[in-house]
Amino acid sequence: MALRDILTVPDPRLKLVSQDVERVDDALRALMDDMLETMYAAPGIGLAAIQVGEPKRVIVMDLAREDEPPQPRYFINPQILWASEETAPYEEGCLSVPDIYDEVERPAQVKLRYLDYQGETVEEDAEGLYAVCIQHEMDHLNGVLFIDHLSRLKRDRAVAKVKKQKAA
Ligand code: K1U
Ligand code: ZN
Repeated sequence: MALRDILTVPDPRLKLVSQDVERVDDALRALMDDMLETMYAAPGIGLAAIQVGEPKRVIVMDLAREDEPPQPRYFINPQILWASEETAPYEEGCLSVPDIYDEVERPAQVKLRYLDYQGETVEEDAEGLYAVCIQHEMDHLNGVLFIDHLSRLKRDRAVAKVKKQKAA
């Protein structure tokens, strides 16, 4: 396993639309293992493959609390089959927009279909932080960042702040 560098704004690769995975094989599992290690080290609760420069429709996540054993989750080619009309706000962050947090409103519940670590199809309902995180990560697969849900002023300020931090 290896730690990968996490891309930060304004890296243009974060705007790419990621491509479906054709085969779940050992090379893909090695990428997911690297992503999980990178996410734990950051630390974060989710990571999309494009954040480490791989434009593949792959996400890793772990929503376990610090007093719980790790619960790694892997999502390959995830799809949202249904989203609730009801929405909920959540103060989001992003490892690609470090040290910026702001409220985003998203559907409160979603129904998902994806392939797991072994390539098996899974269908699942998500709510709470799970629903927030999977929608945030699936946005990454489509080249969308959480700051794209904010006003242009807030987005521009966020990018300027990250650029300044990187230059320092
Ligand atoms: O960059 C990412 O996509 C990961 C991001 C996921 C996320 C967080 C909050 C709402 C939606 C999606 C993060 O993990 S940011 C860091 C973070 O939330 C966190 C870090 C350490 C402990 C607990 C949370
Ligand atoms: Zn993110």
